[in-house]
Amino acid sequence: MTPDTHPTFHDAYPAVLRRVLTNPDHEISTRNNPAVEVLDVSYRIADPRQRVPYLLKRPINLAYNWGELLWYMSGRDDVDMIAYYAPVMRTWTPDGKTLTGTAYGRRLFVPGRDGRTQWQRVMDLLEKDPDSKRGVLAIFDADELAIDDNPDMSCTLGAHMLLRDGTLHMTCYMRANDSYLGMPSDVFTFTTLQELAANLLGARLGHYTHHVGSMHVNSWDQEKVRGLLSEVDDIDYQPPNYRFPIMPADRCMESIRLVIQEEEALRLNQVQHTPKSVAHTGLAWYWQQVLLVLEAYRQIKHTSEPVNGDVLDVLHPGYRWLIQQRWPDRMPEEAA
Ligand code: 5HM
Repeated sequence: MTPDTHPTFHDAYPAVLRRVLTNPDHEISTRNNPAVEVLDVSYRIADPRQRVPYLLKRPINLAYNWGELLWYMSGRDDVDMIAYYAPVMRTWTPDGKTLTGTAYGRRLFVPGRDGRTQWQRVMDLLEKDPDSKRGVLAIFDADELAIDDNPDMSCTLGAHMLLRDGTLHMTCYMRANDSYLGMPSDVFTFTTLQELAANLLGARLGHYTHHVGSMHVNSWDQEKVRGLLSEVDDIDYQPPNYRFPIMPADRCMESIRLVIQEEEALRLNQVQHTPKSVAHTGLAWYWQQVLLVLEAYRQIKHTSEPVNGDVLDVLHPGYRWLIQQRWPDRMPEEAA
């Protein structure tokens, strides 16, 4: 049986939250974490590029999403980089320096004994044998359960790429997903990797399927989830009609390597970008937009000034909307 299909993640997100909050299978409490839970939740997103929910009650942190993707793609496991985007992640590190389970990039983007990363192996396999059923990116590691009271165990078991008739589909398998907080970033990451893989393989972007063993809402988030559902249930509710930009197919990996360098300089407050300076990088508009999101975030983190209006003006309208909703008190007068 195939899972329910939603056109976009903007549609899937409240549907999942409603099911978990209003009709849970279980009330659980594990590791001091009470939650309501539904077992074995699966859904499909027809257009995985539409990976962002546009909700006033839950404006996602787009800088975090891009930062996390770059953290993964650099193969890093340091808490410093990711905590710049989400300070709470410092509470998950066992040694104060690294993350073990959450650092998916260690598993996916660090070369193994054949000198290739898992990612590269799957790309090579699908180039050679497009119908293969073996295109698995494995994340969960059995040894994670050998660590007593492990504060950070991978929630994602792995992702599976299936290239069929020139279209690349992806399925992500998670043992557990915090449907309010974690799921938007997990879906963002895996659908972006799917789009990247489709580009590298010269394939069309297919559908994305999300399978979760324990889909839950933590008890401290339940009020916020009720608020979010009341937003979409409001008869006057008009969803913003933004279309997420399309990743250009050429020079993807070269562009990402440059974006990774620029991200570091911005995070460490060593450079300041403007619409003009990002254009001078030679990057395509799509990647310039990522740098401008990270520049806006640099201003939010490293200054106390409103975000520069010139940067906001040239942002993709959906990106601008997310930044305006997330940090309303950091907007210049005319944009607030
Ligand atoms: O006790 P447990 O290890 O399952 O707690 C981890 C919590 O982080 C769970 O609520 C899990 O669903 C959430 N999580 C998530 O939703 C964690 C990660 C990090 O791997 C993730 N998504 N990517």
